[in-house]
Amino acid sequence: MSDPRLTDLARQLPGLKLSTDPGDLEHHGRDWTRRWPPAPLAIAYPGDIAEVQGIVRWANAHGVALVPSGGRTGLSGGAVAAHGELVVSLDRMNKVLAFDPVDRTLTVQPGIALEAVHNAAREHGLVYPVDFAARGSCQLGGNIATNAGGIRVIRYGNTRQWVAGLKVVTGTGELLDLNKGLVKNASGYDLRHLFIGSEGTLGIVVEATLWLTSPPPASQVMLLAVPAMDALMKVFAEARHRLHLEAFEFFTDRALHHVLAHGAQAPFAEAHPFYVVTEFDACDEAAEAAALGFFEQCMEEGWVVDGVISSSEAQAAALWRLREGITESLAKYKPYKNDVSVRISRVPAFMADMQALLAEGYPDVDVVWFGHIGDGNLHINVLKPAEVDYATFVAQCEHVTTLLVDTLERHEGSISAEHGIGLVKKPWLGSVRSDAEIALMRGIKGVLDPMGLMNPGKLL
Ligand code: S2G
Ligand code: ZN
Repeated sequence: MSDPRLTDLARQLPGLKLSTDPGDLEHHGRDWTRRWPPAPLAIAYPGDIAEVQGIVRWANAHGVALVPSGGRTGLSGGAVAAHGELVVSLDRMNKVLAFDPVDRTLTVQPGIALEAVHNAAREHGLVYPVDFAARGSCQLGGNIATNAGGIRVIRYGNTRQWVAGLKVVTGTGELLDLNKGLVKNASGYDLRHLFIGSEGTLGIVVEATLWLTSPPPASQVMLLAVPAMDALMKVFAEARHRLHLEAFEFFTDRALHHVLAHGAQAPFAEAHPFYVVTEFDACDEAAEAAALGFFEQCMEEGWVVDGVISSSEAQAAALWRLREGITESLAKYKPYKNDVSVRISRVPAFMADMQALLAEGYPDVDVVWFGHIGDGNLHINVLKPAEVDYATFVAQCEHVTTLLVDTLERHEGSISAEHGIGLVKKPWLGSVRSDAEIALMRGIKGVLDPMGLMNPGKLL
């Protein structure tokens, strides 16, 4: 530890695990974005809340910026440490602390993986219903800091709905114990909701009490081949009308092409423009009959041209893999990614506008669309054409972003549905938030993090 500031930190917190190992700096200094080379001062691995508070107080004394770090599965650069910040990794604070059968709450430390929370809930015959593909590596602290959504928002909402209590260490090192698991608490501003979705810019999540819920009844999964976006929206309307939906996801033929190239089994004899994966209650004969009726209606109307309904958990999982395997199948191309939302009613018009703009501007670029139709949340990945050099591709992507921002403004959408603003989307925050709102956010940050040490440069 040559840096005297780190020597002082180690002296103040003798039990604190600290690393300046280059491998650790590289590994903990970034998330899934690749644009900013990681360059943290060091990685701190606090083991408890007192050590987190000590680190924040030390940072205030030395003016060192802090980057809270969880599973680092973010896609907007929110966990990137590229300017000598101290990374505060919550990896060691990864335990289940308590379960209450009456409140049906699980109290966990922030470094616990989402999948471990799912397993702990299941041990008590309950479920924690926020779920998405990165479940094995993302951590609850990060899920809370980004108000993570995923594939079951259509029934269960975002992370925000499930946080019964939250302990955070603010930018001054103060520990706040918010809401304490109360269902009702009409005692002024609900401060926990300031921190949920704040991307580590207001404080560090050090403990969360989560509501759990009863497991859903038996379900089925349907994969549907759909000829056009307008038809897809009719399928969605019919599904909402006839089925008790748990998820309703879509993806395009290009998405399926890459998932199959990555090893999945082709579900149909030929390719189709769009696909839907939907999961719904199938707890009894009536529900299963309703599902068949729904499928037949969609076929008769021509909204669907082919389909398969799962008849086992294994088959349901295989159908889900066609959707959840998209990100992984594209990772090797280091694609341009964006995550946007419009009102559900605007999805077809937004998609039609964007597809026309991209076909006109970049006819030979491989564009992959997929996402959560029920949330109006669309994910776009653009793959670099082999013959195009990376610098040109980056310029093309900047242009794609301006096309997206302009089209979103026309359709009153948001430049970020669930991935946050981080570093990637900062230039476009003003396209979706007013100057007054941004000024207020800066004011709130000024109160909770007066030295501006918490994840500086992210979001604001
Ligand atoms: C999802 C991943 C988005 C992406 O729903 O799978 O949030 O571009 C995403 O990989
Ligand atoms: Zn998503």
